[in-house]
Amino acid sequence: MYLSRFLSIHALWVTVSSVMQPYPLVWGHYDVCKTQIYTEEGKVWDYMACQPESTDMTKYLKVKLDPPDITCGDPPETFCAMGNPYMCNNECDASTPELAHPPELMFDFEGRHPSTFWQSATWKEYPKPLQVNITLSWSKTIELTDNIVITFESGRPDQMILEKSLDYGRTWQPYQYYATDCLDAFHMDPKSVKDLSQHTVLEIICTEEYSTGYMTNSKIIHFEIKDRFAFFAGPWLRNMASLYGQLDTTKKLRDFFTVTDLRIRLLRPAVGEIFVDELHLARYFYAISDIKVHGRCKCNLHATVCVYDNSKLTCECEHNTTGPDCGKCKKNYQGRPWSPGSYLPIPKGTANTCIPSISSIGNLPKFNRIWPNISSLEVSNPKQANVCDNELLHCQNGGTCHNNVRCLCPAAYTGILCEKLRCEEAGSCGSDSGQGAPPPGSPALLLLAAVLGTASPLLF
Ligand SMILES: [Ca+2]
Repeated sequence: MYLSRFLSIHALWVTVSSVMQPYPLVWGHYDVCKTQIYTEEGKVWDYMACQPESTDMTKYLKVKLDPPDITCGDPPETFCAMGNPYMCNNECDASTPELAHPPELMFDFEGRHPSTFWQSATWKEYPKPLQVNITLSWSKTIELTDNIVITFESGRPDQMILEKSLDYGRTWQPYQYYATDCLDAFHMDPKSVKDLSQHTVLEIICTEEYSTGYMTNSKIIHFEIKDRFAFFAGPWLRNMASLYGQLDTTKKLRDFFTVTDLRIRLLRPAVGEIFVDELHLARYFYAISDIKVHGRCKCNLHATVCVYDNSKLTCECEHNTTGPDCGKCKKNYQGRPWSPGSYLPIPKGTANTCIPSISSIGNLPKFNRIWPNISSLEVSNPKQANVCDNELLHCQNGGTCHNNVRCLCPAAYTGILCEKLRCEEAGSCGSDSGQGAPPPGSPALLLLAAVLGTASPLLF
C-alpha cells in the first residue's frame, strides 16, 4: 500500500521533473571538473571536461568612449525630443547627478521608470558626422552564450557596426552591420539571420531589421547568438549535443562566439526622416539605456570557476593546467602536450588533463590530442589495446614493439616502453645516473601507464 503510493508519487515526480527540465538530460552541463570514484585500485579521481556557468558579463567589463568627451553635459546643453523638435526642455548636465548621463548608466540595474541612460552630445557640428565608438573590454577571452541586446533610449541609429576583437583590441572584425538602408550605407544587400544556414552561419551580414522605420516603436537591437546556435541545436536548442559536437570540432565556429572586446560603432544617429533638420540639430544624438552581454570565461574546458579579482577575470584551472584561460600545462606537468578539454563524448566530455613530466626516461612517446569519437564507444575488447605501435607509442632506448602488446627491451632497460634503467629497479645504479628518476611505482609511472591505456581508443 505505502510502497505503491510511494511509487506513484515517485512516478509523478519523474514526470513533473522531465516536463520542468528545460533541456533534455542527454547533454552535459560540464559543471564538474573531477569526481572521486571507486575502482579495483581504490579511490581515484575521474576527470571530465568542465566550464564556468554562463553569466551577465557586463559586471566585469571596462567601457571606453571615443571621442572621450562625447558624453553630454559638459558644458550643459538642452536637447529636443526626437519626434517633436519644439519640445526642447530636456537638459543634460554632467555636474548634476539627476541630469547627468554617464556611460555606467548603460550597465546599471534596469527595470525602473524612467530608465537610466548614457547620452551623447547632440549633433551640433553638422555636417561633420556624429560618430561614437563604445568599446567594452574584458581583458579576458569570453564565450558568448546569449544574444547581445542593446536598448536605445532615443531612436535606434541609422547606421551602426558591431565589432569584435579576439586580441584585446589590437585588431577588430565586424560582427554585424545595422542600417536603415544597407545598400546605401555599406554597399551590402540586407539580410536577416534567418536567411543563414549551418553552412553560412559565419557570414557577416547587414540587417535592416533593427533600424528606425522598420518597427518605429522598438528600441532594441540584437546580435543573434541563439539563432545561430539554433542552426545546430534546433529551434528550441534541445539538441545541444549537436551544437557542442560542432563547437568541439570546428575551431572557426567556436572562435566566432569568442571575444575579448566588443565595439559598438555608432555612425549616424536616428534621423527619422530623409533629410537632417539642420535648424534643430539638438534633436539628434545617441542614448543607450541598457546593454546585455551573456557569456562565460573561456577556460578551455579546464575550469568551472572564473574569479574576478583586482578588476581581472581569471580561470581557476584544474586538470594540472594554468594561465588565464588554462591554456598551458603547469610546471612539472608537461608529460604530454597541452590540449583543451573536449565536449565529447556527451555528457561528460574528455578532460585531456596534463600529466606529470618524466624527465629521466628519455624521449616520451608523442601523444596527439585524444579525440574521443563515437566509434570508440562501440569497441569493448580491451585485449586489442596497443601497448606500442609505430605511430604514437614508441618503445624507448632501442626496444622493439612485439605484436603491439609489449616492447622487447635491450638488456639494460626495462619498463612498459623500456623507459627505465634496469639498475634503477635493483637500486644498483651509480649515484649520478638516477638523478630525477621517479622511484619504482611512483605516481608518475603509474600515470604513464594510465596514459598508455587511455591513449588507445580501444580501451573505452
Ligand atoms: Ca540603465
